[in-house]
Amino acid sequence: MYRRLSVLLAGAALPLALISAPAQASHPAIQLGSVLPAPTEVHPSNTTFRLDSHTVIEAPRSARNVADQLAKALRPATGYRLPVVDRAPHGAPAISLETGHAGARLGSEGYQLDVRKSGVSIRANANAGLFHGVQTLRQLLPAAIDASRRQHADWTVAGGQIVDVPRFGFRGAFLDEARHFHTPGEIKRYIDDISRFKINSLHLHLADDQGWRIQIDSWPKLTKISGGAGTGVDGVGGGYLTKAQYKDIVRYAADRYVTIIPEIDMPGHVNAAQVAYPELTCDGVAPEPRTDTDVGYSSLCIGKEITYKFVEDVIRELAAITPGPYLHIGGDEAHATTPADYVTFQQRVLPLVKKYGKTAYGWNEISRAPAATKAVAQYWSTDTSNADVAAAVANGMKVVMSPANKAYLDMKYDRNTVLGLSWAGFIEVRTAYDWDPGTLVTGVPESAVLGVEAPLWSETLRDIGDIEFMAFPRLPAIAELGWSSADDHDWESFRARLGAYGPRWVQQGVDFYRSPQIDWAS
Ligand code: IFG
Repeated sequence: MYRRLSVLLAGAALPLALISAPAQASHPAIQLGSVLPAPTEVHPSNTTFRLDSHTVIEAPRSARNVADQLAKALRPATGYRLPVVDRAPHGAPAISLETGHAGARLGSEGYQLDVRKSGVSIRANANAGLFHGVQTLRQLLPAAIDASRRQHADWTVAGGQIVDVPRFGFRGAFLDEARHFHTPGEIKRYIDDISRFKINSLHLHLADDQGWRIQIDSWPKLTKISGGAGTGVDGVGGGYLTKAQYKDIVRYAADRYVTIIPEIDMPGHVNAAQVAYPELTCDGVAPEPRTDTDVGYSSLCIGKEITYKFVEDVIRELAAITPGPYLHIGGDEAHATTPADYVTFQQRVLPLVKKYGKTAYGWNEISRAPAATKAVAQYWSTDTSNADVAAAVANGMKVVMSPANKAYLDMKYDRNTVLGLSWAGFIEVRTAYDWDPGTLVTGVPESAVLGVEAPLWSETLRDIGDIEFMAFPRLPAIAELGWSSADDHDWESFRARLGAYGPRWVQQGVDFYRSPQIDWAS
């Protein structure tokens, strides 16, 4: 309810009638170049493909996962059967998915989309590329394609070719499960939302001062005591993921070529763990449970051996249920840990991640530890230089860019935004878009940048509606910085494509922020 207040305040609200305008009977085919993120190469032709009741989806068995998702996406609004077949009947109009030998240039995530009068083909070296090509195809159909009920629209796709390859391999989103627990259903909905923009990783912040949000068998009180009702901010938003639920989310994400990255924040942000296990404090006394939003007051006891047994057990159990390459071990705001103890801790813990077959990922403070040169630092500082990070990068550390004053989606859009925080400043759409991950920070050249990630902290975000209001329309800006080439970076082009995308969020039921910086199509 209070989300909308900010829209009215911003004066961007449109009369309801306009928002729910019926799908147009016919429309000029949507331009190939209108896709978000901007594709690498676009070669329009003067033909079009019309999807109709005879269209089939042709795919090899190995690409069934993608083909079935494409069929599921197109059937409701068109009402067409769109059967998935190994081989299209001769002469049948087909959307063909083809993998293998698509050319080294496309890598593992790129694709080539060809739209002819007779049919559409998507070629890629791997299914991830096919999936990304499908997201593009969905955007080339009228917005009505996202309706959940049959629409009478002209299902034409503009003819031509798109060749599309990502600039960065790491294009991430982030949900803070600790401050407010979001259910598996909400996490899956967010995975649906972000995968439309070719985001390929979702970082889940699973423990913090307020609550512990993932079942750990060897330390059961973590969730029994610190994962229950009342352990969210202001006592709202408790709960936790069982291992079964976590594995189900991992599978759901993998089907959409999104890798899950779990984070257990240490050595700070550990009050919830210490409430459950007082032996994890230096004096053995359980701290009070906390549901406020202060940070920097808690620390594991660096000198006690049980600390490292705890950390290793948690890393071991998380690694066993995480197929992705990364485990995030936090490392931010350890203000209650001395600088020397912080380095001691990281020197013991970073190698533990490797011991269990994963690459350590941590907030950029980990760069103070020599062991971090084999890890990945998530840069969240608002500064454009950082000596520790530059030194670690010079010794091989890689970086994911999440500058809080550009990429933190929990920052308010402007002073009217009811949700969110503002400690890193207001972030309107253009602020989220107008920067370059490859050049932002001195001493962090593009060669050291794996990509980008857009954190969404949940101190003030209670449900998926809050999440989507803060994520959209800024997440596509971060997604474009991760996917599109720096040469294609163009605010006027981006804002036009974003404005045209608005009706799709209306069809999807996404309550997005109608930024006054954008001319929204409806
Ligand atoms: N900083 C804290 C988060 C969260 C955030 C909210 C990091 C790495 C402010 N640490 O961002 O726990 O409170 O914007």
